[in-house]
Amino acid sequence: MKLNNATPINDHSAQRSLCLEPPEDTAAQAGLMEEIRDLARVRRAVILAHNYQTGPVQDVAHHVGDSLALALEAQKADADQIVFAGVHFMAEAAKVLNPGKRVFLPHRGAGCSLADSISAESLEDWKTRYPGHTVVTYINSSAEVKALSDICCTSANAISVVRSLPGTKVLFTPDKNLGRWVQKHVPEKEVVVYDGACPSHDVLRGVNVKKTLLSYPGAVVIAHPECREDILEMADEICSTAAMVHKVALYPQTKTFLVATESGILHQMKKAWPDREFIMADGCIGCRLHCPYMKMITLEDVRRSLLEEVFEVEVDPQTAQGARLALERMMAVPRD
Ligand code: CIZ
Repeated sequence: MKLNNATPINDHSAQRSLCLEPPEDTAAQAGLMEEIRDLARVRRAVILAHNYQTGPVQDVAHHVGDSLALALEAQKADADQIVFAGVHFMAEAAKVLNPGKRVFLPHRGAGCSLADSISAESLEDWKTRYPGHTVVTYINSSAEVKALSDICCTSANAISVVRSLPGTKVLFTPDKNLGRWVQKHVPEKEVVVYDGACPSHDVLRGVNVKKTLLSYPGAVVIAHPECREDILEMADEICSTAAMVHKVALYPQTKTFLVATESGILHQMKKAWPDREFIMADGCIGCRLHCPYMKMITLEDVRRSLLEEVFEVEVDPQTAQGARLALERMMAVPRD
């Protein structure tokens, strides 16, 4: 993996907003958004924004969604360039699935602690300790790690992927919370989980959610499977970000939903369901569940990315081929 014009990923000094609210969508932003859309037209670029991005960045994008849906959307787009407002592994997966398009990540510091928790070397080492196991790797991982895996998964299809495997022994990497949840649903397999976690989800405790629920009696709890077990045990729905928006339809009588995932998803939920109330589950010391990396990219960064063609994501062809195979195997698995 290579990022042009790059300083190291996870450049903490570049953090802009750890626990701050994303900026409001103002009239000044409207001009900037128009400029961005014009630039995208001139560059023949498609702008993709992950569900965890700030509201204005989601609103300027041509497509908003989860990482896999966006990478697949890019395949259909009549565009030469992809500007991926997300974190590095997402832009990298988009490059792997769209080798003929130039892919740009608008902020070079937008990494992912979970993806960084496992390297190609540590996976190689882990595999030697578990011969005969099938390696299932969550999409939140580098292309190098994907290339060393038998198959990938997302939070939307992890259970189906593990269930579909012919063998019974599985190494699940890198998210231990997601892996534990999968094991619970697929008891016929023996799932060994790697010791990684997303800090933005793992920070949340059941006691915080219970406390918040006291103020919202009757609220439906929707949690992401990257959350700890105590959260998942009290959740009414456990699903990926894309599914969260749709799950609301199952509760026509419910006004309030308590959401346990990164705060960016609230933007899409509120847009889809303006008559409902969405409350973030509290994290540590009163912080909302913000991923600092997801909140790095601003509208100015998107404009700069288009104007200056920065920061281009490159994946060496051999790694890309291995990663693509693991992703394609995942895409061939029918959903349960
Ligand atoms: O797959 C994704 O985009 C992630 C990281 C989470 C989700 O549930 O959408």
